Amino acid sequence: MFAQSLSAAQLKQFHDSGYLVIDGIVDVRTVLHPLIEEYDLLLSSICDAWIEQKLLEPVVGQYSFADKIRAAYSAGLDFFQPLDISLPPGEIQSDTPFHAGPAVFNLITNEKLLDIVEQLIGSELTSNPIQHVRIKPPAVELNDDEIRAHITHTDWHQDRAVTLEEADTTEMVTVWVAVTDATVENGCLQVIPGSHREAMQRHCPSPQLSIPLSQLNVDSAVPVPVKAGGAVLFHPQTIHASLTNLSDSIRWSFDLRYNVTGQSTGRPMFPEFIVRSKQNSASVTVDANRWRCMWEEARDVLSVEPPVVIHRWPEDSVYCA
Ligand SMILES: O=C(O)CCC(=O)C(=O)O
Ligand SMILES: [Fe+2]
Repeated sequence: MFAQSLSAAQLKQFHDSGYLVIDGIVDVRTVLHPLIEEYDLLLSSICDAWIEQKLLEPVVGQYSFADKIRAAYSAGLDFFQPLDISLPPGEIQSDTPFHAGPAVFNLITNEKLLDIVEQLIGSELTSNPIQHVRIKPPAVELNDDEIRAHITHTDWHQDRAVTLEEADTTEMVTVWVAVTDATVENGCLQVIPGSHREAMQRHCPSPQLSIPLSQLNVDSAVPVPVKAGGAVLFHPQTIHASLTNLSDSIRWSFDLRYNVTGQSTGRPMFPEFIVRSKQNSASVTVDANRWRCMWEEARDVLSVEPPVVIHRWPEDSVYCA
């Protein structure tokens, strides 16, 4: 029935442990390579503009993708937001950069990924706008005060905590796709098996949105390495983090989320779209340009509205002291 079927053992693993690793789900030739090529062109044009403005050395124009990322970071330039597949929280301008390119749309709407997600939460599927690219330079090259979870290691959290409360009962799955091999050395994910069966934990907003270590027992945590083209799927309450990138190259992933259509995405100010529907196949968005326009329209609206708030956790809670 599905091009990509989950075995009974895989379904049991997801339901019992709250996560599942699937190797080789994303086709390297038709999905991963076009994605890498799209990002290569995008980063080259961003670097060319920085070179033109004398913010980067001209030689960077000849560098590899990974070397451009490292050069941009060491020059103090923000490569993250122009490459990210979402708008940021906080203030949004009419020209805040983001990337909603066709190869990313192709990944989000990949039939094999959707087959897997359908077997977990059913056939009425919406692409949740909480989604990011993470391209992490080697930790030794990061500034001592770097705290951004898209650049350095990610602290312990549940994805439920990065939604607004209105999505607390939404059936949702996170799909974390490895673009480079994710290893223990270069900062793969780690999860606490079975933690999805516990309640939502209290989170603190800074330095990263995370569960205070005093509330957590990480003794049973396991690392989740996965090769490029593979994916880690997890439940919105599974407690997870990522390790530090101790390698000498970048660690690159996309994290996507899907929820049952009609349930809150938890980030209502950003655009969702239907990726699969048995009940109403005409409701599925199939046009990558339409998807990009949805984000541009949201940006226009948000640029004249108060800063975007994406979670419910106050800074001054006693448990955050
Ligand atoms: O890749 C990472 O560092 C963390 C990703 C994450 O927390 C997620 O995908 O939900
Ligand atoms: Fe997460």
